[in-house]
Amino acid sequence: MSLSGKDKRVVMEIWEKVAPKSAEIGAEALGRMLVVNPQTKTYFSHWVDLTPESTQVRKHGATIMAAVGEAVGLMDDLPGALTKLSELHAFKLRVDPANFKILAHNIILVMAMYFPNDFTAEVHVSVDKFLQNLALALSERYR
Ligand code: HNI
Repeated sequence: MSLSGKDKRVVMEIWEKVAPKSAEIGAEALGRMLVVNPQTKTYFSHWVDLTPESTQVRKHGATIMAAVGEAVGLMDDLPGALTKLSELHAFKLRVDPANFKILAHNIILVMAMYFPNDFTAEVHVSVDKFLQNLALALSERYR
């Protein structure tokens, strides 16, 4: 399911709105994932506080979302853009790649919450395709 020219345009356009709120949206998405999908907490068991208010959760949510934002600028070669991050998650962090889709779901949900008017079905489709491609690219080095 590769990204069409239209998908890329739509994602770039919504990202102009998301970018100024990227840290906040990332924090909310990660905080929600840890609540709604508690099995994901195992990877962060070295943190003191895993609640959505936690400084560590909020800071890391911002870090993840900044990486997603960088990937928006590199949409033509997501596997190439994410090689290092894929290796980190595969070999060092040993994150089950099924979790990338779980986080993608939380990110899309929070984007829709923040931009209810802009997040039309058309935007939803393209952002979903982008995040699924990103999840696939992050899974590339596991093979
Ligand atoms: Ni992820 C660290 C990006 C999904 C668990 N992760 C990072 C870092 C980035 C990043 C950037 C910091 C790297 C560094 O320090 O060099 N992670 C992303 C992206 C996604 C993602 C773009 C998907 C959209 N990570 C996930 C998921 C999990 C996850 C789904 C687990 C459920 N990531 C981690 C853990 C760390 C991490 C654990 C290390 C955190 C720490 O600081 O201890």
